[in-house]
Formats: sequence, structure tokens, C-alpha cells
Amino acid sequence: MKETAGTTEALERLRDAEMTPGICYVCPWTCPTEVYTRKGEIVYVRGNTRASTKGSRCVKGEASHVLAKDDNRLKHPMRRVGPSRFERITWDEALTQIARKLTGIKATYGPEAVAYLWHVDPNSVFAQLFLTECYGTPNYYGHTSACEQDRRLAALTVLGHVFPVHDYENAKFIMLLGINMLGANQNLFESRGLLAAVAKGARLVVVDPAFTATAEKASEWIPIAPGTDGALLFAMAHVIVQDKLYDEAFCRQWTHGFDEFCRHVVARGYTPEWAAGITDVPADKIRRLAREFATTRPAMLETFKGLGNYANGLDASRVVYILDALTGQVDGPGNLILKDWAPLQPPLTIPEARKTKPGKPPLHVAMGYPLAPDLPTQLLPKAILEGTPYPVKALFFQCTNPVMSEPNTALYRKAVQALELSVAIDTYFSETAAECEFVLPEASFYERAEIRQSLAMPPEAIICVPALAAYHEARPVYDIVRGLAEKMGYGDLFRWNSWEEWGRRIIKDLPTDLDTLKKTGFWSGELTYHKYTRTGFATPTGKIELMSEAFAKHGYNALPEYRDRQVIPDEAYPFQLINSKFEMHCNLTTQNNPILLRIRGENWAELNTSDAARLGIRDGDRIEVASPQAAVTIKAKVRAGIRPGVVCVRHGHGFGHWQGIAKGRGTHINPILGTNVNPISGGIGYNECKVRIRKVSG
Ligand SMILES: Nc1nc2c(c(=O)[nH]1)N[C@H]1C(S)=C(S)[C@@H](COP(=O)(O)OP(=O)(O)OC[C@H]3O[C@@H](n4cnc5c(=O)[nH]c(N)nc54)[C@H](O)[C@@H]3O)O[C@H]1N2
Ligand SMILES: Nc1nc2c(c(=O)[nH]1)N[C@H]1C(S)=C(S)[C@@H](COP(=O)(O)OP(=O)(O)OC[C@H]3O[C@@H](n4cnc5c(=O)[nH]c(N)nc54)[C@H](O)[C@@H]3O)O[C@H]1N2
Ligand code: SF4
Ligand SMILES: [Mo]
Repeated sequence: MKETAGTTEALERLRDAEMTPGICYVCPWTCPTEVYTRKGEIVYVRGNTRASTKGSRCVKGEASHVLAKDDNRLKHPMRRVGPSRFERITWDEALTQIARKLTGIKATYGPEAVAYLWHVDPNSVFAQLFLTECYGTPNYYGHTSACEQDRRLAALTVLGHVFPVHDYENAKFIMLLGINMLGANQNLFESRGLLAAVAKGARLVVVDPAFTATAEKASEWIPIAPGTDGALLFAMAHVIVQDKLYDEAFCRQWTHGFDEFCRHVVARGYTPEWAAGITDVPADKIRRLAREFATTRPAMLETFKGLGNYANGLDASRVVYILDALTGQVDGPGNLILKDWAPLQPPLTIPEARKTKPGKPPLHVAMGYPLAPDLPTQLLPKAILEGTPYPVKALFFQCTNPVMSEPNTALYRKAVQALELSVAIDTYFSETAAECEFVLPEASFYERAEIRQSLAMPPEAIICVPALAAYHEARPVYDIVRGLAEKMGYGDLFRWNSWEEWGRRIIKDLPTDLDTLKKTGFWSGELTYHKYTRTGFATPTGKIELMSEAFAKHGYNALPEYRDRQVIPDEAYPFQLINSKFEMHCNLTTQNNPILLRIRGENWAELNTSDAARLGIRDGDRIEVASPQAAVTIKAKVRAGIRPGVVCVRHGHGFGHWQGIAKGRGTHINPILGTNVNPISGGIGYNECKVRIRKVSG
């Protein structure tokens, strides 16, 4: 009875509801959705059933309707008036003052002293066009160095593609190293594909010091010693080379440096016996895995953050893709897909005559990281506090909270405080906003428009149509940038009557129109395989580079090598700290959501049962986790499913400033992490940290 009444009530709410296509922005995977509203309120949201995600949504997206009415959101612009004091100001005051400061900074230090940072990038292209083309700074960056910078540079230099996606569903052998597809979900169609593959009998091998949600579904879990995957991968390459299990015809035609790579792994002695001593994976198991991988079709290897979290992660990630190349299956069914992008155009064009050419190279180049696919953000404090390689005086933070998400929290906070201009564009009062001079409220994805690339296998564009009126005074970034452009003499270039005007410009090369897109929510092109046979690979040689010409050009070793990670546990700090995510939270974005907070109200540190018993720690005790840099206390989670000697902290929680309900819950681990920057990619080594632990209270 009760259920029937509930169903009737739910259906009643849906009567006459209007559907607008949306994009979920809770995590970087931007799933296409359908948002149903009635009388200006959300009544129902579901995944777009016709798009590539087949209607999937995760719990984080599902709970996100709370955003629309969350009283803790930023409601109006604010300006700092004291150490922890902000006053409300109008948009006009905010934009006038920011514009004045931008003009002053450009006159004194040059436009390059201004940088713009984002994480997930809602409409950031407007800021890019204004700052890089009109104002004249080359420093427009994402936050990839805090994320998958090593994997990204590996994919770019080996395969010539920034972001391979995966046809897990049709694979027969899948080996995942440092990627928790079912716990830190990435494309939902991929998670579904992975489960479908396992159900059809595919072999899933998970290499991870922790028994993750993905390992739970695997045929085999390999609890490797942290930071040693490179050795395992090289040894697999050694077996494939010695047994001639590679696809020689493919390698001769489509790879560069095939003979050199084969000689290299043999000459270096990267044998399974050598790797066994490093990885703690027995040599015969390594041999078996290599043979299974090379003789099963389709078979693929993939990684994400787990390898890049160490100083040796870049070369390890390169070897993942090199192994994929050796068996000749890349960009085929059941494998890595080097996706085509939808032909989207910029929303507006800046005429040549109005452009300002930057006088200095972009920061990543000036910092000595010419190959870095994104800014090595851990070096920003040096640029701000010491003026090296050149002074940075102003930062914009959109959709990113680096004061909390970067390591070395105290230094990063000090750097933000030292800026002449700091602007946080956020939906909430983040830890970074709390250090900034100006805090600007951005409209959420329920209130703004966007047309962007999807991360589907075929080329696909997705659209977000505003479903709700603006939340208080919050504005989308395109309106914020337009306001700034007006104040700085570029208003005529950033003029439109409605978002549809620039929306039509973005899709002008798509074989569809805006009205259709507004009904369907997406445009999808044809999925094609083996595109390289027509175009080659987008590398300097047009081939998959087992030996990287880009590396050689910049004086780095063209062939990957195995090195130890940087920080190794010792007697004083006997544990390796590693990081991972929660299934039901995303980074530092969802902790204020009451539904998600009820499911997971705080984070914890996981340690092995045997370590815990030795130290007298029981599940749920509070422990101190101390690195050579600092110490924090956190709840202990004792489990068998983690390698002894490893402490795994689940990221998220531990907010101090945030005004919402997440404040004071759980522990922020980043203050104990030191600065660790990969010397080539500029990626952050979050796991380069040794710790000691002790029980604080039961
Ligand atoms: N639910 C949820 N989903 C998310 C996110 C989230 O916060 N929550 N965040 C999103 C973002 S921004 C990203 S970048 C992705 C991240 O996606 P993943 O990279 O899959 O996520 P992490 O939890 O960082 O996973 C890293 C894994 O590496 C393992 N690991 C640590 N050290 C080693 C090692 O030495 N070798 C091996 N083989 N493994 C190791 C960790 O135990 C962990 O399981 O997830 C995205 N999806
Ligand atoms: N210790 C540890 N640290 C980590 C990680 C880890 O595993 N362990 N993971 C790392 C990884 S993979 C990543 S990607 C980074 C991510 O770190 P960040 O780049 O800092 O991103 P988030 O943590 O997701 O924080 C996003 C911010 O954007 C805001 N926001 C959410 N939606 C919107 C919106 O629509 N518009 C605007 N303007 N703002 C919005 C949120 O309120 C929040 O303040 O963290 C890294 N830091
Ligand atoms: S995976 Fe979940 S949180 Fe991420 S975009 Fe999709 S529905 Fe939103
Ligand atoms: Mo990330």
C-alpha cells in the first residue's frame, strides 16, 4: 500500500514536467542527463538513455539535485576585508575591482603574471579566449598535474592521443594497474562494459596494493609492492620480446623504435626474476601474465592515477601503452580506443587586430617542463613567493580547490595569501575561496548552458540546457567573463543576446542543429576503428613511439627506464602512504551533500590486519599518521584487503573553512604530503610519502 501511494505521489510530481537535457558535473566524466522540472523545481533527473552512457548515473550524480537548493552555496560575490572576514559586494563592484587590478598587474609585471586554473572546465573556454587572446597571458591551465598528468603524457608521447577510452565490454583479457574503475568510476559505460566483460568470462587482473571494488570482481588480484609497477611491466615486455609474442608485422609498420626497445629490455636485464625481487610478484606469475596478455585477443592493459602517484610513474605508464602496442591491438574492438572528437568550434572568435601576443613563454615551459601537458602546479608557490621562473601575481581558480587538493597545504596557502589578486569562482566557499580576495559564485550545471565534447567512444557532443533560474546571484562563467571583458574594453567581442547565439557557433560544423540538440541532448558520430591506417598516429613520427622523439628532442632518455620511486619507507617511517577515492564522493566536491554524507560521513586510513594487531590498533580507533613533514589523526580501518606495510587514505573530507555540513568531519591528509614533482611530466607524486602510525585513542 505504502509503495503504491509513494509511486502515485512520484508520478504526480512528474505530471507536466518539462525535460531539458543536462550534463552532470559532479565528477570529470560529465554524464549526459535528462532533467525534469516543474514550476521551477527539479522533480526528477535521469541519465540520458540514448547517449553512450545508456542512461547510467552514479550515486554522486543521483544525489546532486540537492545542489539546486543547498543553502550553503555561494549566493553573491564577496571581497575579503580582513584575515577571515568577507563583505558582500555587487557584481559590478567585483568586476570593476578585478578589472582594475588586472590592468595594474599587466602594466607593472606583464600579462604573464596572471594565470587561470580550473579542474573540470565548465565553459572555461570563455576565460581562455579572454585571458590568452585579449589580455595576453599564455597561462591558462587545468589541474591535471594533481591528477593524471603522467598517464596523459605517456598517452600523448606513445600513442599521440590525449585520452584513450576503452571498449572493455568486448575484451577477453583486461589488466588494470593503479586504476579502480569500479570504485573511482570513470566513464560509466566503461564500468558497465567491464562488468559485462567479466560476466561473459573475460579475465580481469587487478594490480593494486589494495583490494579495491574492482579487485572484488577480478579473476586475480596482485597486491604489488607500491611504486614498482614499472618493473612488472618491463618484465612482461621482456617475456613478450624473448618469446617473440609481439605482432611483428604491426610493430614494423606502425611503431617507432621497435628493435631498439626489444634490445633495451634484454640489455637492461629486465627479467621476471629481476622484477620479482622488486615487485613481490613471483617470476612465474609474471611470465604467465605476459603470455596470457600477449596470446589472448582482444587483450588490453590500462592505468590511471595509481602509477603516476610516484616519481617513477611516467615511464611505468609509458610501458603500459608500449605493451598495448606490442600486441598490435590498439584502436580496435575490445581495446583502447583513440577516439575522434566532435568537430566543435570556439563560441566566439577574437579578430587578429584585437589580440595581444604574450611576451614570455607559458609557465610550464619557463619552469623547465616543455613536455608537461599541463602546469606543474606544485611549482606555483615558488613562482609566487620567489618570482621564479617569473613572477605570478594573480590567480583565478575555477572549479578547483588546490589549497586543499594539492600537497604541502601550508606552503600553498601561504602562496595564495601572497598574491596581489586572487579570485575563486566556485559554487561553495572552498578552502581556496577562504584564502582569496574575491569569491564569485558560479551557477551550477542545473542553471547554466554548455555544449562540450563527451568522453564516449565515438565522436560525441553533449549539451546542457539551463533547467533552473539562476541561484541567487550566481552566474555562469560566460557571463562572468563577459562582464570582465566589458570593463576592460573588449565588451563588443563578448556580446550575445542569449547563449543560443554562441551555442550555434560551437556546433556550426556538426551535421545537426541546436533545436535538435536541445531535444536529444547529444550528437553522436560514427565509431570507427584503426583510424591510424588513414591518418597515422599523432606523434612526431606518425607511429606509436616505443622510443619517444619528443623525449629525445628535449634531452630526455627516448626509451623508458626503471628507477626506484623517490621516498622509501625506513625504520623511523616504516609505512608507505597511498591515496584512493571513495565510491560515493568525488574529490572535494560532494562532502557537503547530506545524502552522500549520510552514506559516508568521514574518511579513514586503511591498514592491514597484521600491522594493526602488532600495533594494538583496532578497527575504528583513532590513529596518528605522521610523515617527516607533519602529523594528522584519522580513523583507522583495519582490513585484510590491503598489503602489509601500506596505509591507504581515502581522499576527501577534513574541511576546516567550508561553511557547510562537511566542516570538521574526517581528516585532510595533504598537510603531511611533501612537494614531489615528476621531473619530466610535472605530475604530483601523492604517494611519495613514508609514514609512521600509532594509536591515539580507542
Ligand atoms: N567515486 C569517485 N570516482 C571518481 C573520483 C572520486 O573522487 N570518486 N575522482 C575522479 C578523478 S578526478 C580521477 S583522477 C579518477 C581517479 O581514478 P583512479 O586512478 O582509478 O582512482 P584512485 O582511487 O586515485 O586509484 C588509484 C588506485 O591506485 C592504487 N595504487 C596506489 N599505489 C599503487 C601502486 O604502486 N601500484 C598500483 N598498481 N596501484 C596503486 C590505489 O590503491 C588505488 O586503488 O577517478 C574519478 N572518479
Ligand atoms: N590526498 C589526495 N589529494 C588529491 C587526490 C587524492 O587522491 N588524494 N586526488 C587528486 C585528484 S585526482 C584531483 S583531480 C584533484 C582535484 O582537486 P581540485 O582540482 O581541487 O578539484 P576538487 O577537489 O574536485 O574541487 C572542486 C572544487 O570545485 C567546486 N565546484 C564544484 N562544482 C562546481 C561548478 O560547477 N563550478 C565551479 N566554479 N566550482 C565548482 C567545488 O565546490 C570544489 O571547491 O585532487 C587531487 N588531490
Ligand atoms: S559518473 Fe556520476 S558524478 Fe560523474 S558525471 Fe556521471 S553521474 Fe555525475
Ligand atoms: Mo583527478
